[in-house]
Amino acid sequence: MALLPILEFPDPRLRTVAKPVTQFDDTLRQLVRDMLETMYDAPGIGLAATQINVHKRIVVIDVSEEKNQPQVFINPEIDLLDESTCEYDEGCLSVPGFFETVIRPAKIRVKAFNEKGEAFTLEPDGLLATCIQHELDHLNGKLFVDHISLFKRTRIRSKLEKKHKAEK
Ligand code: GNR
Ligand code: NI
Repeated sequence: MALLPILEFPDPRLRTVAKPVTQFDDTLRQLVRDMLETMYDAPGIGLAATQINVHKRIVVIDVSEEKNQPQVFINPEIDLLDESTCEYDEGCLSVPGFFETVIRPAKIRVKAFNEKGEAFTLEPDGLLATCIQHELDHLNGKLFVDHISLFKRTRIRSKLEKKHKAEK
């Protein structure tokens, strides 16, 4: 098992669009295990491969209270089921220390594959629906700060740049 370092905004590598997974093999399953370990250690409720500088369409999520219900989404696709929206105060392991309200579609259908290559479909709501959309954004090179005002995004960027300079 291995903990993987997490890229932080405004690292340009977070803007990479991830490629579909084509091989459901032991290498993939080891990567999924390492991503889950990294997510639980952080701690976070989700992690996209983009955040650990692996540009493949892999997401892990656990929104359970007890942190014992890992979910794996490979090559996820989302359909919007209606026009309804929901608001969450979102955070991100790649934007540490900042939380902002993001409005997203509330009712979605997710199609994905698990680490064995089996297809499944979900109609999540609440935090899981928000989290899956947040993670799919990562795979497309987007961050939750792209959904807030330029003013707020600029302020967050400069604070994180200062933090990164202080860490060097
Ligand atoms: O840990 C996380 N919490 C969170 C809270 C509200 C909306 C989305 C998230 S995802 C985040 C982990 C993360 O950065 N995933 O990419
Ligand atoms: Ni995130």
